[in-house]
Amino acid sequence: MNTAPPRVLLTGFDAFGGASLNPSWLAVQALNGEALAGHKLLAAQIPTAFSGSVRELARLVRVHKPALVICVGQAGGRSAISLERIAINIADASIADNEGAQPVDVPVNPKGPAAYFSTLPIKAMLLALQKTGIPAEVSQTAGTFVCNHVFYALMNMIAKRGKAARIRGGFIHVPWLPEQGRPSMELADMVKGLRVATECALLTSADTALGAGRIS
Ligand code: PCA
Repeated sequence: MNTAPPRVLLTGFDAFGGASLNPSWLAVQALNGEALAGHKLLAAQIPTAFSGSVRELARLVRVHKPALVICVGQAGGRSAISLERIAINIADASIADNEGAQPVDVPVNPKGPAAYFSTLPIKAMLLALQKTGIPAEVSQTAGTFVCNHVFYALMNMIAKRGKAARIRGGFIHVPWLPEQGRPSMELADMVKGLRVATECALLTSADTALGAGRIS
Protein backbone atom coordinates (compact mmCIF):
# COMPACT_ATOMS: atom_id res chain seq x y z
CA MET A 1 0.00 0.00 0.00
CA ASN A 2 1.29 3.43 -0.84
CA THR A 3 1.06 5.57 2.29
CA ALA A 4 3.24 8.44 1.07
CA PRO A 5 1.59 11.80 1.73
CA PRO A 6 0.32 13.74 -1.31
CA ARG A 7 2.82 16.22 -2.64
CA VAL A 8 2.90 19.92 -3.19
CA LEU A 9 5.27 21.01 -5.94
CA LEU A 10 6.86 24.41 -5.38
CA THR A 11 9.03 25.70 -8.20
CA GLY A 12 11.51 28.59 -8.21
CA PHE A 13 13.57 30.01 -11.08
CA ASP A 14 17.29 30.24 -11.62
CA ALA A 15 18.98 33.66 -11.82
CA PHE A 16 18.40 35.71 -14.95
CA GLY A 17 19.16 39.09 -16.49
CA GLY A 18 22.72 39.20 -15.13
CA ALA A 19 21.74 38.56 -11.49
CA SER A 20 23.65 36.05 -9.40
CA LEU A 21 20.63 34.72 -7.51
CA ASN A 22 16.89 34.44 -7.68
CA PRO A 23 14.99 34.74 -4.38
CA SER A 24 12.17 32.54 -5.69
CA TRP A 25 14.50 29.56 -5.75
CA LEU A 26 16.10 30.34 -2.38
CA ALA A 27 12.66 30.66 -0.79
CA VAL A 28 11.12 27.45 -2.14
CA GLN A 29 14.35 25.54 -1.51
CA ALA A 30 14.06 26.43 2.18
CA LEU A 31 10.66 24.70 2.27
CA ASN A 32 11.78 21.49 0.56
CA GLY A 33 10.83 18.36 2.49
CA GLU A 34 8.57 20.12 5.00
CA ALA A 35 5.30 18.52 6.02
CA LEU A 36 2.28 20.81 5.80
CA ALA A 37 -1.40 20.01 6.33
CA GLY A 38 -0.87 16.32 5.60
CA HIS A 39 1.19 17.01 2.47
CA LYS A 40 4.88 16.93 1.70
CA LEU A 41 6.50 19.95 0.08
CA LEU A 42 8.82 19.34 -2.81
CA ALA A 43 10.91 22.20 -4.22
CA ALA A 44 12.38 22.19 -7.70
CA GLN A 45 14.24 24.71 -9.81
CA ILE A 46 13.12 25.50 -13.33
CA PRO A 47 15.15 27.52 -15.84
CA THR A 48 14.28 31.12 -16.67
CA ALA A 49 13.73 30.14 -20.28
CA PHE A 50 10.51 30.06 -22.29
CA SER A 51 10.98 26.53 -23.64
CA GLY A 52 13.06 24.92 -20.93
CA SER A 53 10.79 26.03 -18.08
CA VAL A 54 7.66 24.45 -19.50
CA ARG A 55 9.47 21.25 -20.44
CA GLU A 56 10.84 20.91 -16.92
CA LEU A 57 7.53 21.77 -15.27
CA ALA A 58 5.72 19.13 -17.33
CA ARG A 59 8.37 16.57 -16.37
CA LEU A 60 8.08 17.44 -12.67
CA VAL A 61 4.30 17.10 -12.74
CA ARG A 62 4.56 13.78 -14.56
CA VAL A 63 7.13 12.35 -12.16
CA HIS A 64 5.83 13.67 -8.83
CA LYS A 65 2.06 13.74 -9.47
CA PRO A 66 1.48 16.66 -7.09
CA ALA A 67 -1.92 17.57 -5.67
CA LEU A 68 -1.04 21.25 -5.75
CA VAL A 69 1.50 23.22 -7.79
CA ILE A 70 2.64 26.71 -6.91
CA CYS A 71 5.20 28.29 -9.20
CA VAL A 72 7.15 31.15 -7.66
CA GLY A 73 9.14 33.88 -9.40
CA GLN A 74 10.91 37.12 -8.64
CA ALA A 75 9.28 40.44 -9.46
CA GLY A 76 11.77 43.28 -9.02
CA GLY A 77 10.04 46.56 -8.17
CA ARG A 78 7.28 44.97 -6.09
CA SER A 79 7.26 45.28 -2.33
CA ALA A 80 4.76 42.55 -1.40
CA ILE A 81 4.17 38.86 -1.97
CA SER A 82 1.99 38.95 -5.09
CA LEU A 83 -0.74 36.35 -5.46
CA GLU A 84 -1.24 36.27 -9.20
CA ARG A 85 -4.85 36.13 -10.34
CA ILE A 86 -4.53 35.67 -14.10
CA ALA A 87 -2.21 34.12 -16.68
CA ILE A 88 -2.46 35.57 -20.19
CA ASN A 89 -1.78 33.90 -23.51
CA ILE A 90 1.09 36.06 -24.65
CA ALA A 91 4.89 36.13 -24.46
CA ASP A 92 6.39 39.58 -24.94
CA ALA A 93 9.94 39.71 -23.63
CA SER A 94 11.96 42.89 -23.18
CA ILE A 95 15.13 40.89 -22.47
CA ALA A 96 16.43 37.54 -23.67
CA ASP A 97 15.77 34.50 -21.50
CA ASN A 98 18.55 32.19 -20.27
CA GLU A 99 18.48 30.28 -23.57
CA GLY A 100 18.75 33.45 -25.65
CA ALA A 101 15.10 33.49 -26.74
CA GLN A 102 13.20 36.77 -26.80
CA PRO A 103 9.68 36.19 -28.14
CA VAL A 104 7.69 39.32 -28.96
CA ASP A 105 3.88 39.16 -29.16
CA VAL A 106 3.84 35.38 -29.46
CA PRO A 107 1.02 33.34 -27.89
CA VAL A 108 2.02 30.82 -25.24
CA ASN A 109 -0.41 28.41 -26.88
CA PRO A 110 -1.89 29.48 -30.25
CA LYS A 111 -4.87 27.20 -29.64
CA GLY A 112 -5.44 28.15 -26.02
CA PRO A 113 -7.86 30.65 -24.49
CA ALA A 114 -6.83 34.28 -23.95
CA ALA A 115 -6.32 33.73 -20.23
CA TYR A 116 -6.69 31.40 -17.29
CA PHE A 117 -7.51 32.27 -13.71
CA SER A 118 -5.44 30.83 -10.89
CA THR A 119 -7.25 27.99 -9.14
CA LEU A 120 -5.66 28.94 -5.83
CA PRO A 121 -7.91 30.58 -3.23
CA ILE A 122 -6.10 33.90 -3.57
CA LYS A 123 -8.39 35.98 -1.36
CA ALA A 124 -8.20 33.49 1.49
CA MET A 125 -4.43 33.36 1.01
CA LEU A 126 -4.26 37.15 1.10
CA LEU A 127 -6.13 37.23 4.38
CA ALA A 128 -3.88 34.53 5.87
CA LEU A 129 -0.80 36.53 4.84
CA GLN A 130 -2.21 39.77 6.18
CA LYS A 131 -2.72 38.09 9.55
CA THR A 132 1.01 37.38 9.72
CA GLY A 133 1.89 40.99 8.94
CA ILE A 134 3.86 40.03 5.83
CA PRO A 135 3.15 42.48 2.98
CA ALA A 136 0.90 40.76 0.44
CA GLU A 137 -1.35 41.69 -2.46
CA VAL A 138 -3.46 40.20 -5.21
CA SER A 139 -1.80 41.01 -8.52
CA GLN A 140 -3.70 41.28 -11.80
CA THR A 141 -0.70 40.56 -14.01
CA ALA A 142 2.30 38.27 -13.85
CA GLY A 143 3.86 40.25 -16.72
CA THR A 144 4.64 38.87 -20.17
CA PHE A 145 8.04 37.25 -19.55
CA VAL A 146 8.87 33.70 -18.44
CA CYS A 147 6.81 33.81 -15.22
CA ASN A 148 3.51 34.50 -16.98
CA HIS A 149 4.51 31.92 -19.61
CA VAL A 150 5.01 29.21 -16.99
CA PHE A 151 1.83 30.27 -15.16
CA TYR A 152 -0.18 30.00 -18.39
CA ALA A 153 1.45 26.69 -19.34
CA LEU A 154 0.70 25.30 -15.88
CA MET A 155 -2.96 26.30 -16.02
CA ASN A 156 -3.20 24.96 -19.57
CA MET A 157 -1.68 21.66 -18.43
CA ILE A 158 -4.14 21.47 -15.53
CA ALA A 159 -7.15 22.38 -17.69
CA LYS A 160 -6.35 19.57 -20.12
CA ARG A 161 -6.45 16.91 -17.42
CA GLY A 162 -9.75 15.22 -16.64
CA LYS A 163 -11.65 16.60 -13.64
CA ALA A 164 -10.74 13.57 -11.55
CA ALA A 165 -7.02 14.11 -12.10
CA ARG A 166 -7.20 17.87 -11.76
CA ILE A 167 -4.50 19.55 -9.76
CA ARG A 168 -4.78 22.94 -8.21
CA GLY A 169 -2.26 25.50 -9.32
CA GLY A 170 -1.19 29.08 -9.49
CA PHE A 171 1.65 31.54 -9.33
CA ILE A 172 3.20 33.77 -6.68
CA HIS A 173 5.75 36.54 -7.24
CA VAL A 174 8.19 37.56 -4.50
CA PRO A 175 10.10 40.86 -4.28
CA TRP A 176 13.87 41.30 -4.47
CA LEU A 177 16.05 40.42 -1.51
CA PRO A 178 17.63 43.43 0.26
CA GLU A 179 20.99 42.81 -1.45
CA GLN A 180 19.35 43.10 -4.90
CA GLY A 181 17.88 46.56 -4.45
CA ARG A 182 14.68 48.23 -3.34
CA PRO A 183 11.88 47.58 -2.62
CA SER A 184 12.79 44.29 -0.98
CA MET A 185 11.76 41.60 1.48
CA GLU A 186 13.86 39.48 3.83
CA LEU A 187 14.22 35.84 2.78
CA ALA A 188 12.79 34.67 6.12
CA ASP A 189 9.57 36.60 5.43
CA MET A 190 9.30 35.15 1.92
CA VAL A 191 9.73 31.63 3.28
CA LYS A 192 7.19 32.20 6.03
CA GLY A 193 4.80 33.88 3.62
CA LEU A 194 5.00 31.04 1.12
CA ARG A 195 4.43 28.50 3.88
CA VAL A 196 1.36 30.35 5.15
CA ALA A 197 -0.01 30.81 1.62
CA THR A 198 0.55 27.15 0.74
CA GLU A 199 -1.04 25.92 3.95
CA CYS A 200 -4.05 28.15 3.31
CA ALA A 201 -4.39 26.76 -0.23
CA LEU A 202 -4.34 23.22 1.16
CA LEU A 203 -6.95 23.97 3.81
CA THR A 204 -9.32 26.13 1.75
CA SER A 205 -11.44 24.28 -0.74
CA ALA A 206 -13.27 27.23 -2.30
CA ASP A 207 -12.40 30.90 -2.41
CA THR A 208 -15.92 32.11 -1.83
CA ALA A 209 -16.39 32.97 1.82
CA LEU A 210 -14.34 36.14 1.64
CA GLY A 211 -15.89 39.08 -0.13
CA ALA A 212 -13.45 41.52 -1.68
CA GLY A 213 -14.87 44.19 0.60
CA ARG A 214 -13.41 42.47 3.61
CA ILE A 215 -9.93 42.73 2.26
CA SER A 216 -8.13 45.98 1.67
N1 PCA B 1 10.97 36.29 -12.74
C1 PCA B 1 10.74 36.49 -14.16
C2 PCA B 1 11.13 35.19 -14.79
C3 PCA B 1 11.86 34.42 -13.75
C4 PCA B 1 11.63 35.14 -12.51
O1 PCA B 1 11.99 34.77 -11.40
C5 PCA B 1 9.34 36.98 -14.51
O2 PCA B 1 8.70 37.64 -13.67
O3 PCA B 1 8.87 36.71 -15.61
